Amino acid sequence: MLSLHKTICPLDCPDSCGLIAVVEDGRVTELRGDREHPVTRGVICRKMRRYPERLYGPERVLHPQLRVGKKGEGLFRRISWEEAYDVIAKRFGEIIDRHGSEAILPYAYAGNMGMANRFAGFPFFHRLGASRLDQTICSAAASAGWGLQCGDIPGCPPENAAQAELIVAWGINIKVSNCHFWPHVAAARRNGGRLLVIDPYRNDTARSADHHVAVLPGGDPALALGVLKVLVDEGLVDQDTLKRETEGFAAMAEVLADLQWSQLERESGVSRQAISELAALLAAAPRTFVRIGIGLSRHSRGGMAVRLIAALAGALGLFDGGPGRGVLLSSGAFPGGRDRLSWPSLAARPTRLINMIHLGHALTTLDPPLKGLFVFNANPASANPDGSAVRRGLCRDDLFTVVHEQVMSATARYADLLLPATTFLENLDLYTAYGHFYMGVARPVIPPLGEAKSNFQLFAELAARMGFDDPPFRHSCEERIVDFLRNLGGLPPGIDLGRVLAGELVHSTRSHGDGRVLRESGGGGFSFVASGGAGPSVPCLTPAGEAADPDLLARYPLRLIAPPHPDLLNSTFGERYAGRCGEVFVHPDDARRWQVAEGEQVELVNHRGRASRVVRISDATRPGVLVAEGIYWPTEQSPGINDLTSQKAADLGGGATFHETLVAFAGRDALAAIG
Ligand SMILES: Nc1nc2c(c(=O)[nH]1)N[C@H]1C(S)=C(S)[C@@H](COP(=O)(O)OP(=O)(O)OC[C@H]3O[C@@H](n4cnc5c(=O)[nH]c(N)nc54)[C@H](O)[C@@H]3O)O[C@H]1N2
Ligand SMILES: Nc1nc2c(c(=O)[nH]1)N[C@H]1C(S)=C(S)[C@@H](COP(=O)(O)OP(=O)(O)OC[C@H]3O[C@@H](n4cnc5c(=O)[nH]c(N)nc54)[C@H](O)[C@@H]3O)O[C@H]1N2
Ligand code: SF4
Ligand SMILES: [Mo]
Repeated sequence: MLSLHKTICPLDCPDSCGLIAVVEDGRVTELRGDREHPVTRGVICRKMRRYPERLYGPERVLHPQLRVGKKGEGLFRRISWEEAYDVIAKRFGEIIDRHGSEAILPYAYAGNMGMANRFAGFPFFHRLGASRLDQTICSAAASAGWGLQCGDIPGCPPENAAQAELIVAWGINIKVSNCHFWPHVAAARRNGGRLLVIDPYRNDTARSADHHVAVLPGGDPALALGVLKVLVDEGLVDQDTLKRETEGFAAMAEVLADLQWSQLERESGVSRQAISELAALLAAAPRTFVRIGIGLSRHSRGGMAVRLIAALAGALGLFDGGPGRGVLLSSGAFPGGRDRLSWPSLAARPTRLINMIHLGHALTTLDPPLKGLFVFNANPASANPDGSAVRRGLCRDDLFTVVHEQVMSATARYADLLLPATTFLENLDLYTAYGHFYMGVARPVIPPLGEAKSNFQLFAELAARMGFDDPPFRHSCEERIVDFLRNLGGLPPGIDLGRVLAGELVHSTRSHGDGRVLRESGGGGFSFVASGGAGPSVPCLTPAGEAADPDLLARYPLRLIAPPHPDLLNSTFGERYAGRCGEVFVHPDDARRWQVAEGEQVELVNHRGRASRVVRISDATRPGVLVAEGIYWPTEQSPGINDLTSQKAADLGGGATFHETLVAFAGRDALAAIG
């Protein structure tokens, strides 16, 4: 018996594709793109086409298990769900009695983007009085930067880019991490449009672009300021119009007037000449669409980078819409409603807030200490910065760790109690998107495998076991979704929720067909002056982070960025490349200086740790900048790339600084590298 089922990709990817699952005799045998989905249009990435291998793969966790080996060894014995709930209730009870409820921390991110399941644990932990998790690891700095300059303006719909004469991919690898934006690039180019990529290395997207500006990692604030300075100094923007139609332009112009070109060139890594050419290109293309990535925000001044790109777009009038004009960071298509998923009102009092990128610190040095950790929807042992600190924490004998997982991830191996999670094919959920303006509900395609339970079911049952009976704990998953929808912005008035639950796609009302975007709270034009928030009110050049530390630079003179790999989704799908440590792109000049050879396995090292990679000598990167794509699973030689990255927070929102790491090649003479 063969049947076809519509569903939606749950992965942390801006595209939220519509999928067709082919089921034969009760097994999912194929996943394809849904031709009727207006964004997916029948095409999906190669990662997801192979998802059935993961669904039925040997790494899949199918039963509750208790640890029998050492932490990290991954040895467990099977138990029942009843026993598992008893263990949690007993251990959490003991921790709360001895240390208080704040000694427990939930740790979760977006392994599953389904709204009901992604947030399913939080009502439980609020009610328990646990420490709260600040979910910063991905987009916090970028969102905070956008929020400071743009308030609640959503991004411009991506479809508008198809009419652009210039598309700017700024710190985003469209072909890898937002591949359904590419058809708009292709459409624009058919009409003579051009693609400009601003990225430290010639990534897959830059290879197919018309122009590539190889900015230094963290150099975007200086680059954007330089472009703004040229636009103003050379009269390429009309200052009278800006003074009339925007707010605070005079203050912005003062900042620009004070800037020195030598500093802008040094900090951006781009010559004055190239900055002027970039300004001329933008000024000559009224139909410009700027697609801002999150990658450029993973730096000490990542929030400022987004603020300044927004300011540049504001100066070019791109927020006013019109064919081919726009700015898109995150769609923001359906705002609000989160409290109806995580229920902070269930907390008796505000508990301490722990920034998730500081998990290493939190597990090793926090006082009063954490004694219980509950991980779901996340793989911090691989994906968190400063991996050795995270592992040191996870190894603590006095830490009780529960991990709810689909596969035997690096984190799962450290669990005291390991619980099996369903995949999106086995549970109900609602999926919005951060790269487009549609959302939809997907029903289970097959029953749960083994004894797997969805996040929603797990926490509903655990709440019942702990005697919590507040109204949210009595919701079915469908009721949680309906309650969320009733409190969500961007929905068409009079929408029929029954049809949404039956799978009808919904397009947000927060955009006009012409690309104009709406401020939810009304208000005038773009404001260069930020209201409230941390940092200077007018965007400007703020200090760089690790990359500007002279002491560290002397010891670790190479800058490492660690962006996504096309075949991995963060650490997800790593099981396919077991034993592989990934590659590092090294510029030919650096290969000569450090005497590393093509294909050689090297160890990168810094004051936090070590990671192995295979050398690829390539002029796709600039001298002094190394690029290591992908979070591969740990190998015998190397626990992973994040042993090198830092727990330091970005300038805004507490975001992560994954692309701001200084390293050297282990065992090579650093002195030989000087000069
Ligand atoms: N295949 C694949 N797709 C993915 C993911 C994946 O792991 N694999 N991850 C998903 C997730 S969780 C997210 S958040 C998104 C992220 O997707 P993006 O928003 O695209 O962000 P990143 O991929 O981190 O980085 C994008 C680009 O920014 C560049 N970059 C790094 N530092 C700088 C800088 O200082 N300035 C500039 N201009 N560019 C810089 C990197 O080299 C990279 O090419 O992708 C999602 N999609
Ligand atoms: N070096 C470096 N590190 C990075 C980044 C980078 O660019 N470079 N990017 C960062 C970014 S943007 C992000 S978003 C983070 C992502 O970090 P994580 O959210 O930790 O992402 P993944 O590594 O994909 O791990 C998600 C895990 O959730 C599990 N999972 C999926 N669905 C479910 C479910 O329904 N229930 C449960 N219980 N589990 C489920 C998956 O099996 C997977 O192991 O990584 C960050 N780490
Ligand atoms: S990972 Fe992204 S591109 Fe691939 S199927 Fe999922 S949503 Fe589509
Ligand atoms: Mo992310």
